[in-house]
Amino acid sequence: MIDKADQATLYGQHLSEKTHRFQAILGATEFDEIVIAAGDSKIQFADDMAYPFVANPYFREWVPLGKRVGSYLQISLNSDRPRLFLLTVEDIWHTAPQSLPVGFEQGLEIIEYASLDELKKYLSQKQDGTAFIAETNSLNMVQECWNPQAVTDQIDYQRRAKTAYEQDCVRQANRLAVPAHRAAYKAFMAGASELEIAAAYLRGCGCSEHEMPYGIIAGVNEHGAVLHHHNLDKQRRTPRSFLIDAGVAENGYASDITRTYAYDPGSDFAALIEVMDVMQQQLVAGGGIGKSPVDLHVLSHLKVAEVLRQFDVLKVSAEEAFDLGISATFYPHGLGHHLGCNVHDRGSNLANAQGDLLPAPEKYPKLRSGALMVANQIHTVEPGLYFIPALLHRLRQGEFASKINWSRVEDFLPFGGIRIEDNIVVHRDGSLENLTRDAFRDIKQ
Ligand SMILES: [Mn+2]
Repeated sequence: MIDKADQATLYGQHLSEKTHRFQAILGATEFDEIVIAAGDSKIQFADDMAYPFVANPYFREWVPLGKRVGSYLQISLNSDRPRLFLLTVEDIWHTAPQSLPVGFEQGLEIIEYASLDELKKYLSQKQDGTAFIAETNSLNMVQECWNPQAVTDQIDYQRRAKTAYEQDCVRQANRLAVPAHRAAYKAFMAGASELEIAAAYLRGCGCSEHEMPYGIIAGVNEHGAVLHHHNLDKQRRTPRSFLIDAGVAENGYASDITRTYAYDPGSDFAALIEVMDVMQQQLVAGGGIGKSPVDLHVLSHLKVAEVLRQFDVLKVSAEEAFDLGISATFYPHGLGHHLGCNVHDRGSNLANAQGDLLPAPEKYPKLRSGALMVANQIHTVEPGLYFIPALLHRLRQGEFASKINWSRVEDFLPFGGIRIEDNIVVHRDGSLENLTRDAFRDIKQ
């Protein structure tokens, strides 16, 4: 496993690569600097409590200080060393603010500031010289300079290709998540409630709930069919099946991992998971530079129809069910998404750096990841197969009801559903690195 010193070296390379990319962005505009605000803490209405703070992904892409309120980063045309402004004021109420990992400060010029007036002296004095990326216009920029789309589109576009540092962060995020996934599985097998399983997960990765890159999805039995089951049950149930979708953040970069388990290894549901697992790996192998995520999505629907046929849920052929769109009842989401410091990384439907959007695929208009795969990108691959009562009800009321073997549907309903999700790096040499399977394999040894 890579140590922190090596990670600091990678971070230095990341900073210089990002600086060059952002200077190229500036070169295509009239701006001479980009300033990114981490954000400020938000107080709840009619209360004196702050919401948990997380710096936005534009900032996290540069600096692993997700918890440090009031930080700013400045990238200029005329300097190869980005400036990091850290708010430093006396505060007796809170613990000392988060600091950079050792060695990470080397490529940055770090400036402590106490007031925004002080900070503004360092900014471009040119009218309209600063492109300011921030949730709130804390620096009172003119409207055209605050989140200019010509800049944010270019940032989102360049982000597709991950630096070695970013890949390493997601790799570590996978390694940190796997012991937590194992702990959650053990808790499920011991009959724990969903909330107890989530607690086992957090203990397994040594994180707090607020440090999760997204809310833990832990569905026991029928709850496996709720795509984003966050409202975790406190009741213990007789275990049949378990779907867990949870990651870990490393330096602000996420892993996004889903596994599904059957309590009884001899059950039809266990066999269904096994077939889905093989199918998921076939879909992973279909990725690569220049490959279309839309084509893979279409293929995944055909494969889900084949699985439904194999398990006698369909009375018609897989091809007919696919053509009629019946697979969407059992698999109502996309095959995957870009992964980075956004769990659903931005830019997946951009045709170019100018911000033109790719047309939505005709058959799957909601699909957002249309852009062809590029070198050094990180994708999730997460086919699913669910028994969702509301969608099944609609199918049963519709013209294709006779094409379904409803007694088989009844057999599977108590098990909820299946999703299997891995994180894949598309390497420049054409190879695919499965960060998730590698991490699961390493922990078994
Ligand atoms: Mn995902």
